[in-house]
Amino acid sequence: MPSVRRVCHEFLQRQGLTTVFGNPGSNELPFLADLPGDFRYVLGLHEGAVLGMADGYAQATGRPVLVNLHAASGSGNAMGALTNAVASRTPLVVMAGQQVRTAIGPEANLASVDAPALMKPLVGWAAEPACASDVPRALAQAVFEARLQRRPTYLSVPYDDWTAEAGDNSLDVLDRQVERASVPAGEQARALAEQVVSAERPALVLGGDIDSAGLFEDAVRLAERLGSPVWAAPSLFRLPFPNRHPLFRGVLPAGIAPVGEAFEGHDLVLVLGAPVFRYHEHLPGRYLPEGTRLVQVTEDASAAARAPMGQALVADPGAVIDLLIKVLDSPAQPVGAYRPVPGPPAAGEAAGPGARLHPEEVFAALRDELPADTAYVVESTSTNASWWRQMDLRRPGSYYFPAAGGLGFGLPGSVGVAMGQPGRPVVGVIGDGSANYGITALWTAAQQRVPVTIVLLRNGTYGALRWFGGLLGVPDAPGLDIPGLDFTRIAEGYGVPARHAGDAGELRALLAERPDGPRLIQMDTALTTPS
Ligand code: TZD
Ligand code: CA
Repeated sequence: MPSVRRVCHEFLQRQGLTTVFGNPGSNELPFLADLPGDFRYVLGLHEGAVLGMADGYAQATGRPVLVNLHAASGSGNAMGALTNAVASRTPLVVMAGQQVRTAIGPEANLASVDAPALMKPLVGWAAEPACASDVPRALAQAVFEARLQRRPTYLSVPYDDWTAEAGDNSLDVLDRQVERASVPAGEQARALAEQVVSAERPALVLGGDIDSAGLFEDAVRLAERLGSPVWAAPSLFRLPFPNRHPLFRGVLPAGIAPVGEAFEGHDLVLVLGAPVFRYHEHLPGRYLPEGTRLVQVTEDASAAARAPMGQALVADPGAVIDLLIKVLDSPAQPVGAYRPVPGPPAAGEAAGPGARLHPEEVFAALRDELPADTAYVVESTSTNASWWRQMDLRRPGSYYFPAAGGLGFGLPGSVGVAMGQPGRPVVGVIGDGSANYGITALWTAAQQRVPVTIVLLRNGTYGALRWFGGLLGVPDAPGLDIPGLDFTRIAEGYGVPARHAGDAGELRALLAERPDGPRLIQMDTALTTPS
């Protein structure tokens, strides 16, 4: 009779969850005993970084990933990072160790009191199995729920369960497959097609799910058939469309009034793969102009149900794109050339050594010096407008951003994306504030020799918060400056080679090098505003 541990290891192997991101404690050690040779345990030194790396890895591979955390304390440390994984719809399977069963009630040290409740508001499903022999089935459910809901799940396992006998019935779980198909048919398909075909001035809004689902190029085909303008949904975390395509109008501003204004003159707004909408700044107004209808297509039933306006169809956006392309049988309209990149960006504020670079100079250097298929993980908040002005991103999977705005995804996320897509150049574009929330991922990158470049923009302040201070009428908030940080020394301490680039020429020369391990390039940048 196999042990619970043996059955679970084999289930994870069969489902392809053999790369495990974790930070273990005593409760977790029994799960890690006798780990088969094809497992890879990627150690992170803080759970926020562990989760961020796993998030990047899962997004880059498109597959569920196992995260191994220590009891309540480790789970708590990961919770901020989990908010991003929820918003990006990343299928993470978070497993935490629990005290032995008899020690949970009396609250022995390291007992996690009501472990599922700890994570419940964030995860799509959380459980602690009622008995040891239910652990393999519960682990399978954690994996399948994560995949079906595209939301992290949480499983707490008492550590004396791992050596218990699993029981013959538990083996049935080993070859289960659970899949989803959500193709609209019949009246629903007909009505949707009719609405789109009869629209005189349709507009497309694409969400991050389009890129996560591998629909970047299908979205281009649909837009070119429709000949309609395309926006990316507000609070964007993945780029769903080439940003210099002639039909692209940019990322919608994250406020009610400006979104409503952007749709002025359109009779139909078709939203694919996004919530309606993830507003941020409180800019009240009408959701939609008079006479504008909105139709949302998403696989996320909760996002459909909670939207405050419009019609919604819970379906696979890919299936809907196929359906619409078939119905729109006229050939694609010529759309003209991609928008050219701007001329040379504004030079640094002052010349000479120690001058600050304008962020646009940094981004122009990335654009010119790095391969066209480079994937960027961006966590630099005051430089958003500069970023979109300079970049030219035409490939799927080119852009990742913390989906819930929780800092600490960028640096670990870039390590995870690079591990998930070996062979593709990966660059983290990270602010001097943001870097600190996930800084320990540098150590993992060094130990695993992950070929990732961290471009560190040091403006000495929480730039975006300075801008927000103006917006909210708070010009004098304390705690916004962060002087005295030298990330070249911090990186070297974690084992990552680092250089300071004093000007754009030095930066370009460094970017032209192609090291096979991690590196950090720091530069001093001028303060800009996000929009
Ligand atoms: N803590 C966490 C976990 N997430 C946050 N979003 C914040 C705090 C608040 N915050 C922002 O929303 S932006 C920002 C903070 C602290 C400043 C980030 O500084 P940076 O980038 O140096 O990375 P900029 O370009 O200087 O804004
Ligand atoms: Ca900063």
